[in-house]
Amino acid sequence: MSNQLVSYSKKGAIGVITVDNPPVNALGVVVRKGLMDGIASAEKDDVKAVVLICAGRTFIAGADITEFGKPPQEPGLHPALDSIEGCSKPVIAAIHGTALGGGLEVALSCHYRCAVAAAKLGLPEVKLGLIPGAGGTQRLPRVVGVEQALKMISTGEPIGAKEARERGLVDELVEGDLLEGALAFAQKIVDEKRPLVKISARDEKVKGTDPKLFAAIRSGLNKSSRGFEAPMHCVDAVEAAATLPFAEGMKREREIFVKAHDSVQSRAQRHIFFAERAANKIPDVPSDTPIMPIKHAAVLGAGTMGGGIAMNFANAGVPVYLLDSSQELIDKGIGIITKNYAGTVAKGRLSQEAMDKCLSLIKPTLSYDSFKDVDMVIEAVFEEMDIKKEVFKKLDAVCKPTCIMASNTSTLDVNEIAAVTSRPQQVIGMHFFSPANVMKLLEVVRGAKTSKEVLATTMAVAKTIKKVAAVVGVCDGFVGNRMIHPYAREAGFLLEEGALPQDVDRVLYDYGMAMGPFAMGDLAGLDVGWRIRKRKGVPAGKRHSKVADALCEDGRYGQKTQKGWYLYEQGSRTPVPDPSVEAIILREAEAAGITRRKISDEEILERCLYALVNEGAYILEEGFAQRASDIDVIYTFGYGYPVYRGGPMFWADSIGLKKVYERICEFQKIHGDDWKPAPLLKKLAEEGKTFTG
Ligand code: T1G
Repeated sequence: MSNQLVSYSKKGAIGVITVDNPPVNALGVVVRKGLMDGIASAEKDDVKAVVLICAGRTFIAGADITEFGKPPQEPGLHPALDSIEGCSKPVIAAIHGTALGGGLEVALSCHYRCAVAAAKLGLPEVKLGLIPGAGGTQRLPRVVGVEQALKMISTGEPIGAKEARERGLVDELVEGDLLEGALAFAQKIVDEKRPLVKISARDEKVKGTDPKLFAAIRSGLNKSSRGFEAPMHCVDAVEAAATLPFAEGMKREREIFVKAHDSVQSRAQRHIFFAERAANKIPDVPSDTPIMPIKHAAVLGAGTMGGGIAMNFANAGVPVYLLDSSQELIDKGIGIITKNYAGTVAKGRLSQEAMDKCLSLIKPTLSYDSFKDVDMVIEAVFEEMDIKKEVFKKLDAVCKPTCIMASNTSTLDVNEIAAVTSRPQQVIGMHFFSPANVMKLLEVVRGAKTSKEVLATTMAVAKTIKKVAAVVGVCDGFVGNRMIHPYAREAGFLLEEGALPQDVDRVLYDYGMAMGPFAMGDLAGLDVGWRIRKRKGVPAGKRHSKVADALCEDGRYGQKTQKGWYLYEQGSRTPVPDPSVEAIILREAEAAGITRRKISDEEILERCLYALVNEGAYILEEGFAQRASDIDVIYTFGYGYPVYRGGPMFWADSIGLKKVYERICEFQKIHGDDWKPAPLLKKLAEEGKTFTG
């Protein structure tokens, strides 16, 4: 038997089922059928055992997520797994790469599992708003115990093969060629007449589980997974493994899986999964565009951002120069980097040896001459155009012709920077988010003259340094910061009209934002925006709330001054509402002739989030973002937007664009043209369409 994705062959007395469904051997319907046919062939064939192995870079990495939301195709995964576990001959899973989700569930229905040491095994369904839906919640606890299973399933984090061996999830570690090792292990099982181990029949690790375990993990998840539904579903399913016979537990798992699968949260999280990958695709840059090797990088500016950016390269094993204008600044920068690494070592998330290796890759320097052979340099100096132009002139004079020269600017015009160089095609923006060594998002700012090779190489570098990249165009604030402006504008206006900072922050925090706009302003520093407003001035005829300016004039810059929108006890980051801020709000509202009123939570949410959505629609129609899902990637990876809402554009679709559009029209009537609906939003609403398809 063979179909085009699964083949059966015979090696001596051992049958071999090989799955070959690039790129990740996902369990699509053809693979599921092929597995069942393979088992049937092995049953009929004169073989003593069966090895189930995958071609390509990984064992099965899960169900085929592209099938979700569509009518199910038979055979489902359950019949396929039942045929494996029901085989009269031992079936041995041979694992390399990542056995994830349905892939690990296939391995769990096998009688034995072997793996190469570098393999990883996990059930990441929770990251898609799901639970394992093919017995993972019932079989994994029967192998590794309830507590460990709860941890793996509710976090979705995989474990390595060595740990899996220690926990009994893997029976044999294979060195050298996996197929050879698996065949030898299978023969050993036959020779030793080992039993057919059916995990579904093993209860010793689930019987007598203390019910308090589930209450404890639920309590922990209320904090660590605030707003997410799937982690709790995972606990419910594993609890069924500990309290019900296997067959009933499987039924309970099925009920919970269907509920999770049909939820808006899961649709949102699956949307972000594919959106993150789609963001790598640039329509006019072919996927075979040559990628220039980045063997040596450099960062200009050893401040907080520059140091964090340098750490990204060191963490990826790429040597990186770090330059600043004085030894004192360099020493300070290296000190911050060392402290950051030491903090990670102290938390047990990095070994001292790895820290030392990373530090050795960061090479402080005071001279631009150090840059003459680097392949990429990222400027992270003060956010002033004249300073950046001076820096790029020097880089242009020193760096080799193929060197990519990137600016970490968060709003300045990358084309204007490129224009001072002799090679604008080598210039690009790489907008990191603070802290640069932690935040996943990277806005890749494509200049008008940025070459396709430079763009493709920069996207590849983003993957190398483990960033989630989205290409943005050159406009004020690019995409993320441009959208945050109307969001913050409306939050400020709501204060004059009747709300208080703690009201607005509560509503948006409860919606799922990592923090509300005022707590976020206090964290970032209110003086940053204040200086920009003072430099740019306020556009004539535009409504402007003076409250934020009044706070800064009063020296209230936020956490760094222990007072901003809120008070902060010495050394504390906990915002405490401040009556003197309320007094400033009342004063400014009166001065602006505004009669304050009770403002509903719903209006707070709509005023802030619809402003975000409307600006996103303008950005799309002006071409500064490639697609709506890129905007969702930017907000979920860079602005603390809840992934279980799918990002602002997906969320607007889930509300219904007609409703969003009509509400924005109402706001325009009340609050003026700040609320002029984007033509794209109007068009999609009238045509009954969506942003994200
Ligand atoms: N289904 C369909 N396509 C998938 C896929 C999947 N499970 N996983 C990856 N792809 C596509 C991906 O969209 C991309 O496509 C290409 O493969 C390479 O992926 C019943 C219900 C395995 C660690 O959640 O974590 O099983 O962009 O860029 O960086 O209980 O892919 O090239 O067109 O990510 O090397 C559970 C999801 C599913 C694992 C590899 N499994 N995948 O990372 O490559 S639900 C998962 C990953 C389930 C059962 C339940 C990663 C990876 P394109 P990539 P990578």
